[in-house]
Amino acid sequence: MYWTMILIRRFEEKIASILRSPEKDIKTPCHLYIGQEAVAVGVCAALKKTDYIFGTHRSHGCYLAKGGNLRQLAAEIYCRANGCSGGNGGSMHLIAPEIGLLGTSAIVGASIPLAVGAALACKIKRDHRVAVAFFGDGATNEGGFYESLNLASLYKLSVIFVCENNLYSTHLPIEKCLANTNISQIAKSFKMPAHRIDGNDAVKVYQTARVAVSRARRGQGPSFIECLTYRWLGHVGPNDDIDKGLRSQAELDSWREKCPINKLEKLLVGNKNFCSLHQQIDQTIETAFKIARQSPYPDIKELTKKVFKE
Ligand SMILES: Cc1ncc(C[n+]2csc(CCOP(=O)(O)OP(=O)(O)O)c2C)c(N)n1
Ligand SMILES: [Mg+2]
Repeated sequence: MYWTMILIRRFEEKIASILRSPEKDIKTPCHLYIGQEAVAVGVCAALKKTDYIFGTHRSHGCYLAKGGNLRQLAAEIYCRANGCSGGNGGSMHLIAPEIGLLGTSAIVGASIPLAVGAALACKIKRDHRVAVAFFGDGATNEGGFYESLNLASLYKLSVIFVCENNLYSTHLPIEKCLANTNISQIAKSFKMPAHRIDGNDAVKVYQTARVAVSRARRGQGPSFIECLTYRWLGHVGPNDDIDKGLRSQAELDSWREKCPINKLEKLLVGNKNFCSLHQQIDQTIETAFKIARQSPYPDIKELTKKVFKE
């Protein structure tokens, strides 16, 4: 889990540094996940490769945590033909069925009914897979959220709802959008176990996800995990939104103190040799970006091919 969290952090720091540089050669909008790494990593550590996940506009983390290919992710961010979505998707539309990532979507809330649909398919096929929907606090304002929770509970579907409550939906603080900011309470009213946990504690996330996965695997129905966390950067791009007056420096600093990576590192007392590990990861990332930049764009003839079913 530690290795994957560092991979996600360093990968996104690389993207942020490119976006801040004069060359700025990444054109797809990037919603960065820095600060939230423990959620995707803790949940995916409890899943099998064959289990399904669905993500949001902020999904580099869940792609890598589920075991997605780093070079294909870098290539997708450069919209190249060898990207995980063939260069058609960019940062927000990732797909990697070989590791169970059936799609990420920029439509807020879209991951939720998709995961319920996948879980229904698993139930019909009796293949004992589990489906996970990752989504933000803002997605709980969508009608589909309520319909999905109801259907999942009613049909006892093997789905796990993972709400990444980072306290903001674009530039709106949660208390300006939700009448009840305790999201797990909303889920409880649909008669499913609902946990509200420290989303910056990778071990806690993993343990909670394991309980939910084993319940789902036994056919006992859905669970809900609300992970309290915080995004260190702005809604989109490499800046922190402090200058826009959207949040305070003190608030950001208090969450940086609760860094999920530092938290996990403190537990790894027997292993202090992180330096070489970080260097290895940085090298892997550098190579991935180099290959991505040198790769071809998709053929223009392919442009409309994946828009409609042929
Ligand atoms: C259906 C829909 N409505 C509005 C938007 C514009 N939009 C993009 S991201 C976002 C906020 C999402 O907030 P949240 O779900 O908390 O995720 P976070 O960005 O915090 O990870 C909004 C409103 C959209 N993409 N889709
Ligand atoms: Mg949010």
